Amino acid sequence: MSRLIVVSNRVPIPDEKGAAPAGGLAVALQSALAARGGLWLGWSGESRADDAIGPLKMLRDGNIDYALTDLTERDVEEYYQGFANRVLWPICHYRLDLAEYGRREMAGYFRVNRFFASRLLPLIADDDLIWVHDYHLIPLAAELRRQGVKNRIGFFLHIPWPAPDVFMAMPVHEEILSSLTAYDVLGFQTEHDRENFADCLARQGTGMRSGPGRFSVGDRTFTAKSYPIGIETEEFATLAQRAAETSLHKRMLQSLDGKGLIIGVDRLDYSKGITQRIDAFESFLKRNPDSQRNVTLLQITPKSRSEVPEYEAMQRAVAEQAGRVNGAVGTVDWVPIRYINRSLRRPALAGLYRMAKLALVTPLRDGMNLVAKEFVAAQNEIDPGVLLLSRFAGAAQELQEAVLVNPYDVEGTADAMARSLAMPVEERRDRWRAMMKTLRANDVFTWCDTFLHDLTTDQSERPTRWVD
Ligand code: GDG
Repeated sequence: MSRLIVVSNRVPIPDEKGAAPAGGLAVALQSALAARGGLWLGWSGESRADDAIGPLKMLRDGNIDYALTDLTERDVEEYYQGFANRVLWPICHYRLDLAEYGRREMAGYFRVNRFFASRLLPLIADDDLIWVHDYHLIPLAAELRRQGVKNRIGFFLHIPWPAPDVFMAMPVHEEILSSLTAYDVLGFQTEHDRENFADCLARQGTGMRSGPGRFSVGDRTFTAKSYPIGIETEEFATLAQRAAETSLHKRMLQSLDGKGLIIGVDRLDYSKGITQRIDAFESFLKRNPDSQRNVTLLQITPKSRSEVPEYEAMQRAVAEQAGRVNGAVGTVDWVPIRYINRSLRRPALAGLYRMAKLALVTPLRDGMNLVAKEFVAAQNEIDPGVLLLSRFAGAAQELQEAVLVNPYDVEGTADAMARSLAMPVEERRDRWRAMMKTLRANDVFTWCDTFLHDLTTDQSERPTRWVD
């Protein structure tokens, strides 16, 4: 079996005790790497002065080598905070209004991808499989090809691929699109994303479709398919069951004092629709006075990307909004929203999902959304909670039995909350069983195996017709 090389912006390195950070993606990739023997390369998270970038830091854990590179302060500003998080992220989440395109950042993005390629190059053996992850590293394969790399290289995009009109508003969209053609397999979260990508190729007028999921551009032929990412379904279900025994779980139950728990868990990000959700929750409380004092929304929102101004502003806005709703609707002995602005441990999170009667997963746009899947896996089959899910999350394509909402429709979402909380147990069980079946059939290990199977198999065939 060929060795697997995974490349991503950040690497989940094991700590001193050898424990890797928990989380489905890290676990799945680590198990694929361990099975074959493998290498994971990425940014160390450290930034240094231009002349202080040392050699790669190499770590080994069992069968896996980790290669970490520092970046310069300028690299981090232009590539990571700049083009990746202030152009690609907003564009792919349909927020043209937030995209701040600049030539310096764009040049930095391509320069850092060239730098990643130069760091990886000496480590590549002839039959290695290379799997690149996410929007930070789109041009990596093109850079490697330029250096003569002939290996099979795959790419998985964790975030949405936008509609052509949105994508083409980005000044360098031609370069971004054509650099993707250097891969052998392109993976998207949903069919919708893959179709948007195919439409972009067609609009650019350079692509040929050569069969289901096969495309040709110039002299390159590649596969572009959807591979919806999953979670470690069984493991997460077990984690949630066990959490019921912990002291945190018992304390939480006690503090709820019989009130129904509603839960929201999101990285603090404008794509997650947190402010619209709080508006919908306030509207629900006002339209259903009987529910007041009977429910509590626990919103867990770890900080992210605080160095990007939009994120810093949002941090203040959400805290103020939660405070305003609590002030307006709360009483001396009832706080409607418990807002936590930091990360909890994974077992604690699993237990809270299981305790909740309702999860609000209402992103305005999301590649997949793993919280939706984790919530379902964590439920108790006798008395499962309800998943209220945005139509604009990739997860909605698979989890059709969730209560699907349009998060821009605040009153519609408020009504859906009321319906969900009143849902009879038989209906909750039916919906949960159907969703759980989907999550078992496509867990993160299947996702990983399916992608790697396609990357390993040469699917070349002659193109037969133009994309139109
Ligand atoms: C990107 C795409 C796609 C959250 N709070 C805590 C915590 N979390 C964990 C969740 C979940 C993960 O973080 C978040 O994953 P999501 O999928 O919801 O969202 P993104 O971070 O935006 O991920 C997304 C994903 O990539 C994978 O392809 O689904 O669409 O945007 O696992 O549980 N974990 C802990 N404490 C917290 O407070 N331990």
